[in-house]
Formats: sequence, C-alpha cells, structure tokens
Amino acid sequence: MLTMENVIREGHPTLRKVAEEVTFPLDEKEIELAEEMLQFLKNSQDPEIAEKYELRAGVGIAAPQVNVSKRIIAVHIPSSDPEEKPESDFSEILYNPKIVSHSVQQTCLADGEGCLSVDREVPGYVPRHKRITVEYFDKDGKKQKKRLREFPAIVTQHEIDHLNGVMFYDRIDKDNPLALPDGIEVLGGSEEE
Ligand code: 4LI
Ligand code: NI
Repeated sequence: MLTMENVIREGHPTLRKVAEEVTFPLDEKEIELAEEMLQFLKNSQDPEIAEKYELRAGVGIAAPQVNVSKRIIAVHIPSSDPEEKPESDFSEILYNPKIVSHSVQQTCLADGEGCLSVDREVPGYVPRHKRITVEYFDKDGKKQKKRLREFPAIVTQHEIDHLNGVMFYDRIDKDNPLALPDGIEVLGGSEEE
C-alpha cells in the first residue's frame, strides 16, 4: 500500500525530470504501480483510512511523485453530485497521456492548487486550459480519447505537468500571484469579489 512515505517532496530531483514513456505490453510492475496510485487516491479520500494512515487527500497523482520517472498518472475525482456518493466523475489510469487539443478559454481554481509533493501553501492563481482533449493508453495498450472540462481538466493538466518536471507554482505569476489573466474564469470558491 502506498502512503505519504512513498511520496517524494519538492527539492527531489525526480520531480524536475522529464519522465519516460512506457512501452506495451506493460510490465506487471507498471500495472501494479498504477493500480496502487489509484488506490492511494481512493484511500486518501476515505476519512477513516486517511486518518489511520495519515494520508493527505488528493484527486491526482503522477508516477514521478512516487519516484518512478515514467509517464503514468492516476486521477480519481469524486462525483460532483453529492447524491451519488460512491460514484466518481472521473477515475482513470492514463499511460503516456497527451493533450491533443484544448480550449482558448482558461480557468483556475479560486483557492489555488495543492500538491501531495508540496508541504506548504503556495498562494496564487494557476492558469489552466478550461477544456482539454487527452489521448492516452489503457493498461491493455488500447488508445483512448477523453474530453475533460473544468476540475477534471485542471487536475489532468496538473498531473501531466509532473511528467514534464513542471510544478504548479511555476505557472503562478511571480510578481502578482493573484492577478487574473484577462478573461479567465475562476472555478469554485465563494462568488464574492
Ligand atoms: C478531502 C476529502 C481549497 C484549497 C479548495 C479533501 C476528499 C485548495 C481547493 C478532498 C484547493 C477530497 C484539491 C487540488 C486544490 C488548495 C490535488 C480537497 C482533495 C480538494 C483535492 C491536483 C490541484 C489536485 C479546490 C492551496 C493534492 N486538489 N484542492 N487543489 N480534496 N483537493 N489539486 N485546491 N489551496 N492536490 O489546495 O490532488 S490539481 Cl477529494
Ligand atoms: Ni502535484
């Protein structure tokens, strides 16, 4: 089982590397690692398990964050509909994910972004594409294509950044972290100014 002890933190060189593509058929090890990454996210979102193992909640994790420099990410986003609790909006393992198209419109999270590899709060807006089309391979080596918008799109972009050695705070405006790029839409948070 993966815990926070398996998650490397900022300053570790692996987080700044460009990760290697995986080749098919996958190694059993790569399949197991990806399943463990997805399970970590589910565990981290379960209040009892998270407390017992001291897991910080996350909706996305990339293999480089567990010190494996391969192009593998897992995303597990709970349903936005509170009526269907065990359901998930988007729960996927993506091998060699690639953004093949994206909206011109940008978005960002009102409360900024957090990262399992960053043990501090970094204030500031992180501009992201509002909509993306991502191509990736599943564990059987079958090519998949998904259109994502808003939160699932933001999380997927954050995780693909890890595969390229990019941290979310690299995208925050250094001089004015709370400056909003022209025309950007802010997602979530209070609707007040
Ligand atoms: C508990 C149980 C407020 C602060 C709001 C928590 C189940 C921040 C938001 C969660 C913020 C779940 C999240 C990300 C932010 C903030 C990630 C809570 C887990 C909200 C996920 C990768 C950025 C993703 C929206 C500094 C570890 N996740 N919140 N950002 N949630 N979560 N990111 N931002 N301000 N990070 O962190 O998994 S993309 Cl589901
Ligand atoms: Ni991260």
